[in-house]
Amino acid sequence: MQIEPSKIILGWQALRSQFTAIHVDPLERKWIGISIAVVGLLVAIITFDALLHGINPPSKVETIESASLHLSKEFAEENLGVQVDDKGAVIIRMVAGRYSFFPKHIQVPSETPLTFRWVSMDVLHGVHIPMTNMSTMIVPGYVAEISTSFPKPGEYPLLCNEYCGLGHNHMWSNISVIAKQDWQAPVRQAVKGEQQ
Ligand SMILES: [Cu+2]
Repeated sequence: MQIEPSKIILGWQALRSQFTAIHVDPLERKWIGISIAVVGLLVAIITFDALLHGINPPSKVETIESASLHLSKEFAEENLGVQVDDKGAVIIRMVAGRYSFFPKHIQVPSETPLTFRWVSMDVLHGVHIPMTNMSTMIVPGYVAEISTSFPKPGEYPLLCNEYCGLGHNHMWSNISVIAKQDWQAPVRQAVKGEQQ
């Protein structure tokens, strides 16, 4: 169906005249303007930040076969947990499954950029570490990647925040954040996964 441009203009004019016919108090008009400006500013900040820092949604459509994680190069059992790659970047590979996070317990350094790569072995899970930017869904079939860092050493809870079944409220774990100078990098070498 083709819409004539003249009809669009007429429709727009009718809409505009309807709006201008409504009486809007100047104070209200001012606040409408301020709210639109605030929304515009926030969208601009998000767009600018995403472009400048190359920020993507957590699951940037990186797919993985959930049913055979143990056979995958990257998420085989011996590759899970904390690893340091040849450039010195700390990468943590974790699997979420009913009703735990694997490995059960990890130690990471404070004040260090960390890249978490999450996958689910069964259903939809979530992961949340309060007071950090770690909050993402872990969708079966996709890799969720989150970059974060912990400013202070301590024990941080790791919670599942997507209802995943009867044991959901028991699905939690914790992360030990060790002072940067006391943390020992694991000896294992980083695995060059297919997905990297
Ligand atoms: Cu859950």
